[in-house]
Amino acid sequence: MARRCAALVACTLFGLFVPVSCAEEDDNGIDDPDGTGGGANIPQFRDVDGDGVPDPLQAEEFGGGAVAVTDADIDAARTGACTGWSAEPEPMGSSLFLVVDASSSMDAEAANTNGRPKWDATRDALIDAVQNLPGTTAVGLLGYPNRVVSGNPGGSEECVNVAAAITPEILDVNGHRQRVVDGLNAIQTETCTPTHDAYNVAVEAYRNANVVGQKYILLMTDGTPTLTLGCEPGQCAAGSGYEQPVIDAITSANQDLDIKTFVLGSPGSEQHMDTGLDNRWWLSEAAEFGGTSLGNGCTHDRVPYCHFDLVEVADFSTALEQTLETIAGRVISCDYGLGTPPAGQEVSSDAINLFIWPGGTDPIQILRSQDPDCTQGWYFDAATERVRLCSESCSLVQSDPELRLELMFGCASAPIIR
Ligand SMILES: [Ca+2]
Repeated sequence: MARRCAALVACTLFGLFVPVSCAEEDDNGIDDPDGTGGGANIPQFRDVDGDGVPDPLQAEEFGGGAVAVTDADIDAARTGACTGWSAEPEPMGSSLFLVVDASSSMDAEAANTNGRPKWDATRDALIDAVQNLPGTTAVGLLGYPNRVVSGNPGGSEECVNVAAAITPEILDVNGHRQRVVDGLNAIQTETCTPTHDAYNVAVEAYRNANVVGQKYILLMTDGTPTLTLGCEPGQCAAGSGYEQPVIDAITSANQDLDIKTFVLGSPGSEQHMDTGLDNRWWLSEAAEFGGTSLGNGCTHDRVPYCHFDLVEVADFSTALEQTLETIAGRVISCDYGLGTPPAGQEVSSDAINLFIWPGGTDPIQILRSQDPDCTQGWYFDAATERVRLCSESCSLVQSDPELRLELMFGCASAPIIR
């Protein structure tokens, strides 16, 4: 089992760079082409309209940010007089804030948790994911409520253990990785689901964090918020209309602060234990407005939803591990370090070119932008010495699980022509 996990991690973390199939055989030897145990909407090839037929990435989709090239063009560039060397880029740290529902409903078992409480399975999978993230990733953590809710409306501290929030820091610095693992182990399940306050605490912690690169939040919940912002009304209950303000907060974080939010719905999100309400519509909307919709023909009113929906997966723990690996792959995939040049060579920041090989079609050259807030092409951040894909180009690259990249050094960067 350990070996299988290791193979899965490699498959996902490096899947962007090596065109491997992520199909797995399950323990019965039955082919499981989407690698999820069935149910979750996690694409293994680029399929924009969700019809099961691949839609290879085209240069035109990048607007002016890329041009189509051929393998012959790339061979010529590789042997050109100015070319020094090429390398697969090193994925660099973005940051990921884990906002994790540890309400008492997470103590329940689900049909697909093999007799374990949902919380135990969730905590163990998160620890596994944190252990496997690259050391350059910054990670923050907030379990909620993780305290006995005071019953008093007021600040977020009345219903969220704000003091236990871990501000995002680089995992490999100052023992931060262990701090996050210890923080996960210390989370206690308690009554109430103050989703809005918890989300806002994470956004506020991000404002104060010293991190570079794209910021992400992962909201993991089994569904219904039972308090509204300000820990209102004090007594927890599955109220109606508590969801839209959370969607609005997630939308605002994406639009105003460029914090993207992944949403993961645990078993139970299809039917609240008291109200029977299906929560998946709002989790799906939250993923869309949070900038992380799974696409693939998803909808907000039925399967497949646009968030990571783990309700119908055969085995919750396995699907959660795989989903966290998928998220890790997306978190790390748009900032790249330059690597170490060969002996005697050095990087000139004016002489970097980026090529991609999408699944099932010809290579594409991504063009350089001079705008740090660019949406198309790539940008060189001199302060961090990183190549960063601009926002829309990043989303396109992330839409193709089979894609690999290569940086070529020595020839003048090909710019975006406007
Ligand atoms: Ca298709």
